[in-house]
Amino acid sequence: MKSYTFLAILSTASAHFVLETPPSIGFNDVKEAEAPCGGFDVKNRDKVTEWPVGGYPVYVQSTHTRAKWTYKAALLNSTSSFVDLIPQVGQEGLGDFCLTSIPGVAEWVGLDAVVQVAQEAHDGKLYQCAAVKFTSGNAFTPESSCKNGTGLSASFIASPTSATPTVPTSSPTSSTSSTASGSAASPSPSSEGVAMYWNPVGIAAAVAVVVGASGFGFT
Ligand SMILES: [Cu+2]
Repeated sequence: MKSYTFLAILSTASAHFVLETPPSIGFNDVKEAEAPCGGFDVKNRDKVTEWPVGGYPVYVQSTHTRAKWTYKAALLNSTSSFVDLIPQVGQEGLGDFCLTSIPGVAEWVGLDAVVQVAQEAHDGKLYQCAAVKFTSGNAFTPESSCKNGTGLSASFIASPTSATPTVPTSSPTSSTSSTASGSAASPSPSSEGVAMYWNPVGIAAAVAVVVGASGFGFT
């Protein structure tokens, strides 16, 4: 059914991207530019994905040959405060795009949360969300469908070390909007670059991973 949907949007001029894994709260090609969740209710809990803090795959189909991606999360009781799970990623190439292991937020284990995948391409910024609950534990093993299109490559746009997220606690105090920097528990992308997030199958030769690549744009 999913692939059927994808075929359908491929035929439209306004096709953007489809979140395949984890399951999206909802997809509507026309409304995909509406933040934070592409026109769907950020608090929808119809399908909740358990997301180990050790990592979970994010698999999308992109109809844009060049795009910037952000992967963020927010607590359900604070959906105006999305934090980055990993630094911004630049993608070039078409089709299947899967990051195999995006870390969860350790401070939020057991709490209702939402993950937002956003694509910025030549026609603007687009959003899809997934209802999640972070769990303790090691990375989830991706399905074999988590793969990358031939010729598709990706790299971090910002240096991972400069993009360590500041994660708000689940119950902020009333006095200040306290933010727990929690360096030990915050997602900390490897300085080796985006490689650790990639499915090694089928892309080894296609992907040139460059940390801190500059000049990524759409012109
Ligand atoms: Cu588009």
